[in-house]
Amino acid sequence: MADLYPVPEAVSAGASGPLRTFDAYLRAAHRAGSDPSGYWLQQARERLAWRTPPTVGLQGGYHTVAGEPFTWFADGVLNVTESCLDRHLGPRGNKTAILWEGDEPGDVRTLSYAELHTEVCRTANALRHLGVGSGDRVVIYMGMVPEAAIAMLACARLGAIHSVVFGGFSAESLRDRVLDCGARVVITQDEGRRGGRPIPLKATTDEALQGLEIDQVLVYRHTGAEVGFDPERDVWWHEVVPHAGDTHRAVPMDAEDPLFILYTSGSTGKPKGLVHTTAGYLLWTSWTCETTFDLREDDVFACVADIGWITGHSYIVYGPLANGATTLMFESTPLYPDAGRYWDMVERHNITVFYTAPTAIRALAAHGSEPVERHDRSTLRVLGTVGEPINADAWRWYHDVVGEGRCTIVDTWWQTETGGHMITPIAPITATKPGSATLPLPGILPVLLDSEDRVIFGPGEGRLCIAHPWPGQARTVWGDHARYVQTYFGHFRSLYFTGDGARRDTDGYYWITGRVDDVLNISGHRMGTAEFESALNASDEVSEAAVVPFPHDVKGQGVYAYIVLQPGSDDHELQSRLNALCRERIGAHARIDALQIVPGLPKTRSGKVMRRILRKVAEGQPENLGDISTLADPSVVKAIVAGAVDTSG
Ligand code: 7RM
Repeated sequence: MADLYPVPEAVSAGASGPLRTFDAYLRAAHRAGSDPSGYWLQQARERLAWRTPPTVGLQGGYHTVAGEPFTWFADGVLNVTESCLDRHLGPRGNKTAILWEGDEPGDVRTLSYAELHTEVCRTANALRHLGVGSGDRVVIYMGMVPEAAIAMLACARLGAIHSVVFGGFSAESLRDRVLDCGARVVITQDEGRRGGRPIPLKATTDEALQGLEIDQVLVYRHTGAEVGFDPERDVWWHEVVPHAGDTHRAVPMDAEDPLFILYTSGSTGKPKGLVHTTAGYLLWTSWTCETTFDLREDDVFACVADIGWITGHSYIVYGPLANGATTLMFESTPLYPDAGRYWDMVERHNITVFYTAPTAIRALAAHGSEPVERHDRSTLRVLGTVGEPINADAWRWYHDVVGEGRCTIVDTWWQTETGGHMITPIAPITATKPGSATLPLPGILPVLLDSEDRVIFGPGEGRLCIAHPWPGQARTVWGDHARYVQTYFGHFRSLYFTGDGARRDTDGYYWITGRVDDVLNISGHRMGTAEFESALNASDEVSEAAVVPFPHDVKGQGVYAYIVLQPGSDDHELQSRLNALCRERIGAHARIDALQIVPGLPKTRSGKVMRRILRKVAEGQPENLGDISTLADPSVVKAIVAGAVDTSG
């Protein structure tokens, strides 16, 4: 039995969130479970600023195999920015909304709610002037500057659909996304900065957009670097935004209108543009942000994710702002200038809630406790993790060293598709276990299926599904609803399939075991094996490629590539050439950690690669490969095992 950590007294004392006692959690779970539609309708009416409050909750459901469309709050009308900005102007006009820390320690900017409101209005007016209107798609390719959040909110103000593309993606990836969503306007900046190094965002944008019909590129000047400028197409932010009107009447939107598209990796080479809605998504991020973290009025909330991922959307921008909180935006990395950077910020900004990824915790733990202990962390109350399973050692280091045993840990399990938290401790009430995401939030009904698709009751391990829609659930894949239905509802009748495996213990606590599909999780970055394979296959030197994950001490998972060379190719420095290719086709975060040249891939007689074998070998467990009798040529397995790369160290 794993050890149970009760919530420290100091964490539960003064709780102000919607759920403050375990009893309240049980009652809410009962009500939300028995009448989800009514429960969330009431929450939505109370929590959000509406032009026309909704009178209906859920309509439709997962009742058919085809994934009957469902809607939440469909007759409601609102604009997200009125919940995130306008309604705070009276009570919190001078309160800091965005607290920005740049790449260099102490390079700080703050925007109050009043200032943020003005900037968003100006930017909305400027974008309107550039022709952006309701329903138009705008791609945002920026680093971690306040203007990225301002751009998102300005789009929302206009009813335009933003699609933020992570600044680490390559020109090719950016181009694919611009094309897929049909954006006519792109917002970028001259350069980003990370760990003392410039990131050439404008140059990459120029390369990505070559030959495309893009109306306008709005360019924010950040570092002042010299960049290419096409006067026909490009517009400087500082030439239009400061002069635009500082008030703007938010465009009223239907509850189910798309708020944004965010691309994420699946099991094919083509990323999916998941579509999140105006009201359902906002309710989910607002409610989970307050509930999970027990967000309080004077909290300084620091989510150090990148705005290009769902975590940044939900817990840097929409969730905190909907709650009128002070939210940190951090431009740098945990190791710049040294391993004390996070805790230096905690001390200087009096951070109370800190939210990061297991990979960062493991990287920092490797530097020991001194960089942590030289900073005062006494303001911290809640420590969050997200993005991948956290191993018990990293959890304990976070709890004991960073939190000095005074803080509670919230290990939040959720996905791009879910919009916000799903299975997570609730800070002031849930006793935790190292490595467990604990219990589902009210209204979330997890189901585990065994290998024969039977529902598991009580303790057990299987594939994780969710039995009932919740407001924050993505509604479709942009331009490909059939793919949405197939991916998430095509496996099991009336269930949303998460792609993850999980174990439920005797206390009903959930332990996420990781993906059961072909999705990789490298340092919390979600990438598809198929994306790597299609990048590798583009090389003239590669005849066939197969990519699988292996356990990695810091990154969580590493990338192991099996390559069949093209006849006559030379393997000298092949790995660095192939890594350059992955960087070019996918982005700087896509790297192969281990490369093995093989005579052939293990295939069944029907030509399907048996990944199970490749995974076992990559994990250093060639002893139990299971049944290999169905292979077309079992002899390749011998060669694969004999030439395996050691990934243990
Ligand atoms: C928020 C986010 C989603 C995948 C998901 C899991 C893994 C995320 C946890 C986790 C174990 C966690 N969105 N994952 N959080 N695994 N414990 N607390 O990461 O779409 O980029 O990735 O990440 O496999 O399916 S994501």
